[in-house]
Amino acid sequence: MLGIVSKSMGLWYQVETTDGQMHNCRLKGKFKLENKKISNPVAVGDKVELLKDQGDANAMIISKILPRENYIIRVSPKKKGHSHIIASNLDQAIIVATVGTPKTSLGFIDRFLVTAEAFRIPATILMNKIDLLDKEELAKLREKMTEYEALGYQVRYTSALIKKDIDGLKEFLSGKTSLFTGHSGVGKSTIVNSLAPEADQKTSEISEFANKGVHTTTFAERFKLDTDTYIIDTPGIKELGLAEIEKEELSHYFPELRELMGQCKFSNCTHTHEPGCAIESAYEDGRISQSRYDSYLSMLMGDDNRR
Ligand SMILES: Nc1nc2c(ncn2[C@@H]2O[C@H](COP(=O)(O)OP(=O)(O)O)[C@@H](O)[C@H]2O)c(=O)[nH]1
Ligand SMILES: [Mg+2]
Ligand SMILES: [Zn+2]
Repeated sequence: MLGIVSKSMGLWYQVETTDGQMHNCRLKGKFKLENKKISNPVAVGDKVELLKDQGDANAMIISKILPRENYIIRVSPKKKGHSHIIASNLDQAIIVATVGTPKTSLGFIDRFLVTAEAFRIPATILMNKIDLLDKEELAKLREKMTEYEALGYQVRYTSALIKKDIDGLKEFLSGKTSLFTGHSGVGKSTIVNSLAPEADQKTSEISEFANKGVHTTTFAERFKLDTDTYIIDTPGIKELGLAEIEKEELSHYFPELRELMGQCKFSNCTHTHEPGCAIESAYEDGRISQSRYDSYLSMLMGDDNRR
């Protein structure tokens, strides 16, 4: 039987088979050893083959993982030197962000966009909780975001609370499998609930003092919105450590750098100090923004886990 992993719960996995049924599944032991650098052998979104579990009539065994079309991976927050596959087989990835409650930094957004570029997954920025912004704040936000639109990223503005653009979002997601990621507390679960009420995701109050979301979703989970429409909600991500991206290739994942890097004097230019650097001169005359260039430098220096 073929299925897709919809939830991973440590040693157990929930798998939706092609007939729409959900099954509790375990892994055949040997998978654990295949790639020692990856902390989770099976990820949400994986296409898998199932066999009956001889010892347990209520469970099945994942006997094979089909090749992944793509995946999003990050440095494992728990296991040093390991990576963690957030989800696989995605049509698009959406970063849910908020201006102040909690604050999502541009550095965090940029790191997400770089990850999506590296794995060739179309990325969208979704600014949620716009009900909390006054006119001026919203105008300022839109102004900043035009920079991202100019780079080719779609930016959407929602309020899950007052149901602003939730219908538009539903349409945008239709027929696709979309990853929702972003800090804890930005409203991912609330959005999932308003799109798919039966998902009944736990949402959390934000601690007003700490201004940091409390972890409520522990594992990534895939929800069906419609035939062929799925959302994968991820636990709040505090930091997005880049995994599997070499420093030399980093500039390829910034569209505005990618466009100019061929014009640098040196082919191995790091765009930090070299003479004849096309990117530095574009930065100096304002064609590349301060915040994007800062993000590039911060990722290049490897202090990218701290914001
Ligand atoms: N004002 C406002 N609050 C929201 C909005 N969306 C979610 N929230 C609240 O933000 C808190 C965190 O939401 P939750 O969905 O748990 O965030 P998650 O950690 O990203 O899944 C909850 O108290 C929600 O009610 C919104 O659009 N506007
Ligand atoms: Mg949540
Ligand atoms: Zn350069």
